[in-house]
Formats: sequence, C-alpha cells, structure tokens
Amino acid sequence: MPSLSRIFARGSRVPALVLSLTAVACGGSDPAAIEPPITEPNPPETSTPTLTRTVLMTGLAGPWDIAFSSDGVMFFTEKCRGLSARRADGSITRLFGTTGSALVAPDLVCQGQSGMHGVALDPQFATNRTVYVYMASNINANPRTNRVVRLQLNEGFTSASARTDIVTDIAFKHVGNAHGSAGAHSGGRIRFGPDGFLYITTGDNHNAVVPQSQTLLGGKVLRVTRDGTAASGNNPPSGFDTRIFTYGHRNVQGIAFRPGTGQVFVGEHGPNHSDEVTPIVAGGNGGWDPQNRPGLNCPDNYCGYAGTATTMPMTDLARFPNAMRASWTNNGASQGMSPIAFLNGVQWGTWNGRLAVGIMAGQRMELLTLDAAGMTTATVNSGLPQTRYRALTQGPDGSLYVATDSGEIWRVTPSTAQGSRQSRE
Ligand SMILES: [Ca+2]
Repeated sequence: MPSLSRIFARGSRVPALVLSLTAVACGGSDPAAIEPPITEPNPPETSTPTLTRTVLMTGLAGPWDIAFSSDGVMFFTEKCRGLSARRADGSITRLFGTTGSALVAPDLVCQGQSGMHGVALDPQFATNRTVYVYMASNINANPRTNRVVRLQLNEGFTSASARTDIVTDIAFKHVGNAHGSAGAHSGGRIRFGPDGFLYITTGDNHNAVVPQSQTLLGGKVLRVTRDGTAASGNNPPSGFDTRIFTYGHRNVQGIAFRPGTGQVFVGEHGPNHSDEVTPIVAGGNGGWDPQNRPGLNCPDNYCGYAGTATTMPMTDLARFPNAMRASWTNNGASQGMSPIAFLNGVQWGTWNGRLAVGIMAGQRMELLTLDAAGMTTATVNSGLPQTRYRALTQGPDGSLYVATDSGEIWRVTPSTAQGSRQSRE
C-alpha cells in the first residue's frame, strides 16, 4: 500500500529512520490500514540497521506493556483500562479490566503510578491459552496490593475466564507520604524466562524497610511457577520468602533475558541519580537500602531522594559488599528508566544482541553493547523520536514494538538502508 516516508539521517552513529504514516486510531479496525509484512533481505552482520517506524495505534490511555502470541496477535495493557488484544486484521477486543471488558476486574485500582501493568503469555499459550497480568487491586482493602492474575482466553481472543490470582501479596503504597501520592513505585513488569518460570518485578513503595525486607515483596524480583509458588533455585538468604529471586531494588520496571545465555537483566529507576541496568543472579542483593541514616534529611524516614550517589547509592557497597554490580548507570543520571529488551536476530545487523533501554523523562531509547559478563562497554542513542518510552517488546516478526506515554504503539522494523528505501518508495 502507498505510504509516506521520510528519511532522517542524523550522523554516522545514528541510523536513518523511516516513518511510515499509517496510524490506526485506538479501537480502530480498518484492515486496510494494516501494512503487509515487510520482506527484505537480512542486512549483513556488519551493517547498522535502518529503522522503519510505523505508528500502529494512537490515542491509547496509558499503554504500559506489550506481549505477542506466536501467530502475531498483540496484547497490550492500558494502566487504567486493562488488557486488550489486537488481531492481525487490526480488530481489537478488550479482554480484562474496567467496564466494557469481556471479563470485568472490579477490583482494579488505578491510582498514581499504579494500575494494570505487565502482561505475559504462557510459554505454552498456543495450547493452554493462558495469559498473566500484573495489577493493583483492592480485593484486600487495607492495605491494597499488587498482584499477578492468570487468565484463560478462548480461541478467538474474544473472552477471558478462569481468573486465578497467583500472587496476591505484593506491596502497594497504600497512602501518600512526603514523597508522593499512593500507588507510587509499584514495579510491575512480568516476563517468562527461558527457564519457564515467571519473573515479576516490584517496587519499594517509597517505604524504607521494603527493599531489604525478608518478607515484604516490594523492591524485589520474584520468580514463580505458573501457580505462583516459589520456583526452584531461587536461593534467597535464610529467612526470606522463597519466591524472592533478588532483593534490594528500588523500582524495577524492566527485565530481559540475554539471547543465547539466558542471563537476566533488570532496569530500575534511580532516585536523583543513577538509573541502573543490572545483571542479576539468584539470591542476589541489589544493594538499595533507603532506611534512615546519619547525615541525611529523610522525610518519613525514606532516604530514597536524599543524599547523593555517594551518601545514598543505588548499590550500597559499604553496607553490602557483595551486592550485584550495575552494568550501566545511565551516566549517573536518573531519567525514568523503564523497559528493557534485547534486540535479537540478524535483521538487526550490528545491533544484534544489544540491549535496548527505554527512558521516560530522558525521552530516548538507548542501546547498550555488553561484554560477555554483561557489563556495558558502549552506548548509542537509537535515533528514534524523543518521547517517554514505556514498553519494549520484540515481536515474532523480529520487529521491536514500542509503547509510549503519549498513547502510541509503534512497530520498529530494522533493515539495511538500501533495502528499506527500495521497499518503501
Ligand atoms: Ca543496585
């Protein structure tokens, strides 16, 4: 189909960008607006890809996460509405959430940063039709909780049933304090690892005792079975809840698994400094401990915004010498790091294997080159437009899908510059 394209050449280290102006409004179901698959030769491993950016959806209400079935149905969450499915023909069904959804979640809490967050499909989704979401709930009225809910979908992606809440006790910021309103720092990304277990990222709720707590499930990465029970091999210290994979985090909203090795990486917001991307290991301590300490002024005893990278570090090696080391600290800045995803496949050329990092206040998608241990050796701006990056998911077609706080979902398809221009103009 015809499309308008513009080439943005931004210098030798930044790729050209092709914008395909085929936006589909939220709720739209115009099959003609759906572009045919792009078939282009894979770029050689030595070339930097050209990106073709297609705006698939606009006008969404706080899109938060994206997942795909193997046959290309796209699932997305909206923070205050719930979970929807978008089929290949562009038609959309609201599956689970507020009124108008096939299955209503009357307990969904949308407050502050919280609401319906992560979505993940079961590794056996093709046969068991099972999907998982992370949401804030008022089933438990005081305090409310974040939880992970398992649902079963029908063959046509039009209904959800058999709701089962598999993790019901993730800490939620129930009341506001000096650091902000209720609902802050809820974490909320969920992903199945290559080991078949579900990883759940959580946040510290602006509560000083949460990250290092043995029992409170905020400020953690949890690793559980499909039923929400502790996965084998979590290896937390003695006395810890056995669902805890790692602890001592601030607000983890990105998690990704390195292709080929399965090494687990998380991305988390820094306070007034030091966003962190960190390779994590079972039983590890991320080293975040915002409890009151001498020399700092900490309202409500939460030091999460007090001090500096030295006096209130994201990874406190003075208190926790064995804490997991960050791979990248966003050059010491705190800019709202949220999703992370590996670019995987030869279609990405020299970017194959790099870790894409979405940054919200910083309004960019950064690409990290990692060494064998997972430490960052180089970074480059992706060249995609400035916006608040909320979700990154590579689809089964090898493209990267992006959700933004401006209410859009994009498809970003890599190719050689020559191949892209030939197919688009
Ligand atoms: Ca840390």
